[in-house]
Formats: sequence, C-alpha cells, structure tokens
Amino acid sequence: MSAEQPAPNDGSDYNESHLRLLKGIEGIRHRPAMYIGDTTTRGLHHLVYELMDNSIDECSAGFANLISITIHSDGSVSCTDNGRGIPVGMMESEGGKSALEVVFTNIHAGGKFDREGGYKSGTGGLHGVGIKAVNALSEWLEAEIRREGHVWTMDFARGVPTTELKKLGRSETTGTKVTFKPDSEIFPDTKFVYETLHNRLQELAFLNAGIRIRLTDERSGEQVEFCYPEGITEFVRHINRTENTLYEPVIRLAGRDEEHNVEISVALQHNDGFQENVRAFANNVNNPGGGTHLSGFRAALTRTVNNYGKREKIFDDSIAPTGDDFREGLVAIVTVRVPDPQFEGQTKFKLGNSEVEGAVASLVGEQLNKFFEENPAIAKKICQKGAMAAEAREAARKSREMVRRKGALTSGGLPEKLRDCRSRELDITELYLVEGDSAGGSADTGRDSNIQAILPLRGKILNVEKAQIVKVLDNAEIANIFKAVGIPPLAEMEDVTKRRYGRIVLMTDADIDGSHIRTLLLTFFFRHMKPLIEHGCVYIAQPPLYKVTQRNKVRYVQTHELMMTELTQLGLAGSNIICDDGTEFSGDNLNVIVRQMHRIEEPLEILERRGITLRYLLQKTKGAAGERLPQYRVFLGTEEHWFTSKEDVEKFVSEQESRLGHELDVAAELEADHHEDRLQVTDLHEMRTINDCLQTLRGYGITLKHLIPPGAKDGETYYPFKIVQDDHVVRLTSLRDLLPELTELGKRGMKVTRFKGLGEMDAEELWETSMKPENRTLLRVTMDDAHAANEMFRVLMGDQVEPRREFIEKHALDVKDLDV
Ligand code: 0RA
Repeated sequence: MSAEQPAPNDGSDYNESHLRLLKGIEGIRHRPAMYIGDTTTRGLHHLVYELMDNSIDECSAGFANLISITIHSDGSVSCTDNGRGIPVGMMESEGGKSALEVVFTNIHAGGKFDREGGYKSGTGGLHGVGIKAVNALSEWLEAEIRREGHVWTMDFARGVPTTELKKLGRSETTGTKVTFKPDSEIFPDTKFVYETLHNRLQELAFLNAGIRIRLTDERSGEQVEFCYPEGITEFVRHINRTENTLYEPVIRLAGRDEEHNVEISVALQHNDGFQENVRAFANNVNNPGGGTHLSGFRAALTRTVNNYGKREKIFDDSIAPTGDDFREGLVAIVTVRVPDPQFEGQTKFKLGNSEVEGAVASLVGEQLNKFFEENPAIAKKICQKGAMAAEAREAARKSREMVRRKGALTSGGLPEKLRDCRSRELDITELYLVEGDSAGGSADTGRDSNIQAILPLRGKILNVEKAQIVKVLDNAEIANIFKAVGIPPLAEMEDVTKRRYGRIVLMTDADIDGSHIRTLLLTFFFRHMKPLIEHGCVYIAQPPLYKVTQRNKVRYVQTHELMMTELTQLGLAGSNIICDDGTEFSGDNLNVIVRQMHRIEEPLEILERRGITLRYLLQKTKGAAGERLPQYRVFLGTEEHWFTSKEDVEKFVSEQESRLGHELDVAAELEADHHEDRLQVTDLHEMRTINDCLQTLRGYGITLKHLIPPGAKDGETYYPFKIVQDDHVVRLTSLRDLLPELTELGKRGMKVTRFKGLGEMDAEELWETSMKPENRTLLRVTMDDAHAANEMFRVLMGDQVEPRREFIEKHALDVKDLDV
C-alpha cells in the first residue's frame, strides 16, 4: 500500500477502523476480478460503468438528467452528474465519519444507502460495492460533491483517504463529480478507448430514455451527447437505419409483473433482410447469451404470429414456419429490470431468473396480439415474411442435402487453387486466405510448405449478409473456403475439431479494397463458421505499413511507431544540438531530451487547443520559467489566477472569503461560464505530464523558454538552436521542432512510401514480413471484433445510402489503418 497518510478521523476506534479499511481494500486489490470481472481493458472500462451506475440510478429516481464522462489527457476519467449529490453528513454509527467517506471506503455499507423500492446497482450482484471497488483500484480518486449549499471535496489514493472532507465554497446547484486514475499496478493497460466508451454510453442512453449522456475526450477534442426521449424505440430505429423496414412503426410492448416485481420493455421492427438482431438486457446489462427474458420473448412471438397466421389463413397446410422463420429480418430490444438478477458466467453472459420467462412471455403475447388486432396490415406482412422464410429454408435444406450427398463441400477433393501443406497437426498448421492470385503466387513460393497452406481468393467474395443461404452455398469462392477449411456449412461447436488447419489467417491488402474484403471474410466467418472465431482460430495478418527504398535496396517496416523510431534514430546518429549560449547536446543526453520532447508534445497541443499557450502561461505566471507550471486555473468572475497545488487554491479561497466577509459562490459544474463573482476551478490534467517532463529536462539545463520561439530579432526570424549532422545544419526556433526535424534528417538519402498492396512484394519479402512466425504480427479475431465487423458491414453494405455516407466520412481518416 503506497498511500501512507493517516486517515483523517482520529476517533477512539481509529486504529480498528483503519485496519478494517486496509483489509477491505486489500481484498479488492488482491482479487479485482471478483468486483469488475477481469483486469483487461474490459475491466478497465468497467470502472467507468460502475461509477455511471450510481448516476443512472439517480436519474431513474428522477433527481438527475445529465451525466458527463470526460477522458483527461493524464489517463484519468471524470464522471459527473447533476443529481442530489452523495450525502456528506457525519454518521454517528460509523464513528463520526462522513457519509461520503463511508460510501467510498466502507465495503459493507452498501445497503444503508439503497433507495427503498429502487433497484440495486444495475450491473447486478455487486450490491453497492462498485464505488469502493473503483476507489480501491485507482492510483488516486477525487470526489467533488455539490450539496446543501456547498461544494465538498475529498481525495483518496488506492482506496485510502488522503485528505479530510473539505468545504470549498457556496453552490446553488447539486451533483456528484468523481475523477479517478486507474492504478497501473492493477491494470496492465490503463488507456481508455473512446470508441468503447462511445458505444456503451450510447447504449445506456437508448436504454434509459430521456437521460442526457455526454462524452468528452480531452486527448482528441472529440465530444458527443446522447439523449433519446423515446428510448429503445430509437435503439431499434438506429439499428434499422441501414435497412429497408417492412413497416413504419416500431412496435412497443411494456408493462410490469407485479407479483415478481419485474419491469419489461420491448421494441421491435422487421426489415427486408434475413438476419435476426435481437438483443436482451437485464438491468442495463447486455446478455449476449440471452437467458430467460429472451426465451420468453421468442416463445411468445412464435406463438402469437403462428396463431394469427393460421386464424387469418395466411399459412396454408403446405408451410409450417418455425420460430427462426419469424425472426428473419427482426430487430428487437428486450429489456427487463429485476430486483435480484441472477447471471450465468463472469460477464453476465446469460440471465437465469426463472420467474422472468413467464412474465415476459405473457406480456409480449397479450400486447402483441392486441397490436395485431389493431394493425392487421402489419400483422399480415410479418406473417408473410415468416412464410417466405419457411419456403426459403426448405429450399436451402434441399440444396444442402444435395451438396452433402454429392459431398461437394466437405469431401471429394480439395479446391483446385489450394496449395496444401504437408503436416496435418492442428497445433502447427495454418491456412492463409490471400487476396488476389498474384499475391497468392508469392505466398505459395515464400511459405513454409510444411505447415502453411495457401488459398488465393479472387476479388470480392459474396456478400453473405444480403444473400439467402442457397446462394451462399452456390458461390464458388465460398465453396472453396468451406472445402479448404473442412467444416460443413452452419458449423456447430463440435465441428471445430474437424478443421483441417490449426489457424486460419486472413491476408489482404492494406488499402480500402483490402479492408473491405477482410470485412466480407470476417462477416462470412461470423455468420457461417462462428465456432472458429469463438475458439480463437481466426487471425488477421498485418502486412507492413511502409516501404523504404535506400540505395536501390527495398525494405519494409511493420508499424508507424517502428518507422518513426527508426527515422528518429537515423536523424540522431552523429547529430549534435548546439544552442546559442554555446551549450551542446549529443549522444545519451540528446536521447533523453528527444524522449521527453516526444512525451511533452501531446499534452502541450491539448492545452493549445484550449487557447492556453506556453507564452500565455509564462506571462500569467510572471515568468515562473524553470519552475513547475501551475496545475489549477481559477477564475473569480473574469479575474484569472493560477495555482500549483490544491492547498494553494484553498488558501486563496479562504483569503478571498475573509476579505469579502462571505463565502464564495462556486460556478455550476456542468454549464460553466464566467459568471460575475463566481469561483471556477479547473484542474488541467495535462500539467501532470508536462511538469514531469520539464523536471527531467531541467536536469539538462533546458527550461520553458527553450520551448517557446523567441520571435523576430532585427526583423528576422531568430533561431536559437541548430542540429548539426555531418555537413548538414538545420536551424530551429524552439526545441519543439526537434523531433519533426530529426525525422526529416533521418529520411535523407531514402524514399519512404506507404506500402500499398501485397503484390508489391516478392515471395521472399512476403515471407519475411508477413508469414515468417518470428517476424510477423498476427491479430487474433475475437467475438467483439466479429461483432464490430458485422456492424460495420451492415452499414457499408446496407440498403440506405445516408448511414453509409456518414460512416465513411466519420472513418475516412482511419480507414487506412483499419484494424478490425
Ligand atoms: C445515497 C443517498 C442519496 C444519494 C446518493 C447516494 C447518490 C450517490 C451517487 C453516486 C453518484 N452520483 C450519486 N448521486 C447520489 C440521497 C441523499 C438525499 O436524500 O439527498
């Protein structure tokens, strides 16, 4: 435990309660998985969801309507809401500790704060330990509460209080803000991913109608706000935005089972496609494995549509649609709230509560039937769609029978184009699916033919999303994949052992066509060979990103980072930096400086985006150059002050208060503007990294002023630095130009281009860069990726033009590095 400050409440039972606290924290830090599932990036993001749960509860109870999540540049995250604020009063029963401290530290205090009649923490099973777990797993955590007319703050480190509960000033608003930095001793990777939070926050906004959820990424400047007054109706519209819908209204079914205290809400709408897209949630948590809510929904849907179709004579005796048939092209969201959710699996994979099945089935059955009576035209369309699906299924069955009888897909010879390997041991063999015949040829020549097989693919494979199963089986390119892999269509889990190779590797060009083909392939595997993905047998080859030509010799470099490192190293080789005061840097010293300049650049740019330049800071802090830069920006009305520590801010506030004879009013957290005499304190998270770098740089005599261009001298630009490499001299106005200029120097005498297609490489190069096990990088495709591919695919290949245009515009910048 590295936080060694004593707990602030020195009551008589201090030692005992402190020991209990340390024990509780130790438990969480020892077994984080018990609280957040795991410590991968999944668990890391779970910390944010744990905090949000409480804010969402506050919204559901009608006390808040806005939640704001901010990713700061130092890797910390803030979760802010405009609810009542966590209580701050003293608790006799807890040895005089504040309620706030108890909420953040006392592992067993969950029950005390539960709202009567409300639901337990949405993630289920954690029962109020969420906040404490986040606290215990954070390097530091700061709570800021607005309540009872004041702003209150308290800080923690790895779960232990490091300050008392402090009162900062007056506030008319209420709310809770928690900022935390995940502990790198617990999480191997502490980097939050915008896209991950974006997707989950949007989902939460769909699931909780009317709540505003805002996400800000201070690293990139991105910001979005989600708010869906119609909730899951809009969720269904969102999923169907890429499709042709079968009828206009989204069907809503909702109600409550009083006996079991289960709340049920369902939204559904069919499109003219063939895929089923039904997602089930219990207490705001997605259950990918479904469970009792999903089975109740399916049973009722099948029964209701079947009864209606028979009654109205839409189904004759020749067709007997099954449940699957009624779910072709169905998009639905099924949500339940249950007081005591039971889940199967660590990740809440499947809902187990048995009472839910009947409750959902009877509600859906009753209300859907009523909807059909009132909307016969829509009911008829749904029945007809089911009938068509049944016919198509029958045709597919016949064609599959024939295919199997002929043994065309699984036996009776391998595809002609397959270059098989000699070994048959699943542990070591791999099948490369290669884009294009020419790259296929190179791969064939370059491979290790003992363990690597090659199947070249010509052009784009069939779009399985839009094709009916009959067509899929008819397609020659797809038949070849089935034959080569050795798994029958619509594979089951046990078929995985029948595969002919241990790994399947997709190798496509690093251009847009290539990423499109890769998406088609991923979607194909996802739809037709899912068990292979679930088993982790599918990989993506990573061909190099750069091609380097030097004295007629060609090389390939795998990643952007490696390329930049190499160029910087080349630029550094034999280089000296000479400053105008005569100081010189070279060798190891120069290396350290380059590394620090690399680290400091991003936070500096973030500050500049907000209009805070180094020049401005230097002027505001009256030439504190060489010292630490201030971390806190304080506005009192329009008057601006800067402070280095929280203690200094507090000192300033109390001085102002005694000068004025009253407490200061603190500006509202979420709608900040510079209001008359209000106090507004901003923590500039960037400063932590910047100060850290500056400290190292000071050891080499480099201070802030070396990072600011001096401007013109006698009407001419003044360059205080130069880089000297051999007979080359490059002049710099500030050290911030050091890195870009070094990489330019590194490029001397060589040509660096982005690598385009696999066809650019000969067999030897393809082997060395993309196939040789010691050199290559393979990405394993996970179920999440397959879902992402599926989603991307739906949008790119869907019927509607507008979502596609939006998608391409949004992703235009990263299409080239698409790492699905
Ligand atoms: C316990 C009691 C009350 C509010 C909260 C907890 C609360 C917790 C969190 C966590 C994040 N945001 C939150 N907002 C509220 C109610 C206290 C009262 O009666 O005013």
